[in-house]
Amino acid sequence: MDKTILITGATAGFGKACANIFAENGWRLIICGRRENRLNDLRALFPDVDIHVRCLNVCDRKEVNSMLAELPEKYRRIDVLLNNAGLALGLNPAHEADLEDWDTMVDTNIKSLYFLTRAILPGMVQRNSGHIVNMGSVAGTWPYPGGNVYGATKAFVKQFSNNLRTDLLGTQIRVTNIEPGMADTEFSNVRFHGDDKKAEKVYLGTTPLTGPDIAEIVYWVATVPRHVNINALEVMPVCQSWAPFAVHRTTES
Ligand code: NDP
Ligand code: 8X3
Repeated sequence: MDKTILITGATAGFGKACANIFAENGWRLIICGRRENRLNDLRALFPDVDIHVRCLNVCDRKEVNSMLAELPEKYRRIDVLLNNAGLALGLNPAHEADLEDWDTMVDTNIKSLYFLTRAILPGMVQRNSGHIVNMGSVAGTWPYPGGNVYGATKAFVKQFSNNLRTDLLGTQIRVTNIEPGMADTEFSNVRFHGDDKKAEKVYLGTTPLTGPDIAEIVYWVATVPRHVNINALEVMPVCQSWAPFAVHRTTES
């Protein structure tokens, strides 16, 4: 296997599970995240696989640029960019939400994603080969109370992915938006600012998606025949569905 994948947010959840499955299949990996010890632990699990570890904050453009500029020669041809790093912060209604949280979500889920994409795409276009896989969410399509800016960032990811496809028509480059529903990762612990009890309740009595569920899907979209582009893939656990339209009534009769 002579293929390289760059995975952002490989220290936990989907990114970590994706790193595992691609490593198990012999891909060369570039793994990023802020928790370096976790990246090193992951690399140690695969002593026979080429894994380049880079501790970085994806929101810091200088760090991202240095990471790309300093890639060892054999990691320079990136075949798949998995824009996975992301987060939700808070579940308050818009009029009570924390503006700092909104900024962080925009910086991480939107700006870092387009920055990495813009930096890596020219090489892909030059080689006429590559695949951008973005981690969207059902929240990018379906509104829910408290989803406000988080859902809006994922709507950006959805439309950006579709628009990339139109820009890249005529090339062999693929673009995919993965849109998962409820998955038990560190997502809710982060959303509730470390309130693990509150996070646990999100999954109570359910069988949510897991990191490995999503990793299998990402691996599949990255390995379908070259002429096939999975544009978008929405996936929920069986226990999740939609609600009826909510109607506020001022009277009962
Ligand atoms: P986790 O919290 O388990 O993992 C998030 C990953 O993103 C971590 O590796 C974290 O690394 C990384 N990350 C966050 N901010 C930064 C940053 N500034 N710089 C570098 N890395 C960062 O959550 P998930 O695995 O669930 O989330 C992964 C993606 O999937 C996100 O984009 C999320 O929105 C999306 N998603 C999640 C769903 C869910 O229900 N879990 C459903 C739909 C989509 P570190 O903290 O070490 O930097
Ligand atoms: C994560 C899924 O429903 O919590 O994107 O927004 S949800």
